[in-house]
Amino acid sequence: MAARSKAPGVELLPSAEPVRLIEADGTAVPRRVLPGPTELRAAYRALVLGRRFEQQATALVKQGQLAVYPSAHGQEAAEVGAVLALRPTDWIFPTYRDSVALLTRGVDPVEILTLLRGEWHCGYDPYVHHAAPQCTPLATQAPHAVGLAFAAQARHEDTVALAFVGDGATSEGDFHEALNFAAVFHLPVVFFVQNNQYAISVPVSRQSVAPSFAHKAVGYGMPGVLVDGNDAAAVLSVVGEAARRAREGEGPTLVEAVTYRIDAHTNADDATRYRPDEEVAGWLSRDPVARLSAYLTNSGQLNVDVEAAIAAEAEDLAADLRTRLVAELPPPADELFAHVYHRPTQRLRDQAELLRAESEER
Ligand SMILES: Cc1ncc(C[n+]2csc(CCOP(=O)(O)OP(=O)(O)O)c2C)c(N)n1
Repeated sequence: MAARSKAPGVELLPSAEPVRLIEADGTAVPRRVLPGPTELRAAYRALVLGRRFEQQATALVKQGQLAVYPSAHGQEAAEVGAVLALRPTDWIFPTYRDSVALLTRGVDPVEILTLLRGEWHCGYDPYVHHAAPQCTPLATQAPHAVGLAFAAQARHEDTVALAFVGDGATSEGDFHEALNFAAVFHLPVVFFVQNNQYAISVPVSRQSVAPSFAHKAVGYGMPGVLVDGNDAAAVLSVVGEAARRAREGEGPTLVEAVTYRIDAHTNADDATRYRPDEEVAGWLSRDPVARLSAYLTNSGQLNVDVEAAIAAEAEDLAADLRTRLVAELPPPADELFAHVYHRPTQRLRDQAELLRAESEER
């Protein structure tokens, strides 16, 4: 028997280095095709708005207006690139870390933060934005995305579902089940792992000994792609290709965006206890916003006037968020029990009564 030239599945493996179209200093990588100027300018605008939104949300935590805010500072290019690579009718399945993705989708900033203000509902209408509620239990959004894709396939719709997953979440059973089901049934899903190097204090070296998270794809029989998650152009391109495959019936793709969480996990976390300052500084020099700004400016696609207009828009967004988040009254607490069952159970009625009595005591 003739020896095989390649082991089966090799074509599914990611490249050794993450796909990059723009270097950290803003120069384009030779011989790579970049997305067009309109797409890149839209990405730049979304990056600037996303960063300003995050700064404002973090400030609102310090002012006691929000219980917690899991910042994605440093990861914005991954979230922006992934969302802009999709059609507005494609569904996204975000986690608690993916507020910038929701903002890029067009969700009202106040609605994004409603949940973190301590209210019981997700804040926005998932059907309006084609965005599922932000999941806090790790990886549960992955089977949800697969379920939606299964339904889309059954209805002969060309909808794509993209599940945002953290590096830590890849160790959950739900992640495995979702990938396997999507691959076996050839579903239109993009699994988008944002490898921000830590699951709270657990570094990736203690999460997996696979060469990369993208390498895991081969075990399921789907392609794995490694991309520089701080390069919005590269993420746009890679997720765009994965979405095209999904839409054309070629099945799921696992994309790993290599990035870094600059802020602590949340305000309840002291990141200095598990990572050195030099490491953070190294990643700050690969900043996604500065990188795209440098490329667009140097190639004559962004001038100071456009940059100033986008900066002003970001300030308006932050001011509007501050005013409205504080002004809007939370819904009555007993609404929490209203939509659970058509006919509430006795246990729910007891809980509602307990809450009402406690609220009156306060
Ligand atoms: C099923 C489950 N187990 C544990 C937790 C507690 N927990 C919350 S965030 C987190 C770390 C998640 O890390 P990663 O998936 O890398 O996402 P990141 O926070 O870095 O975006 C853990 C263990 C949880 N939310 N859900």
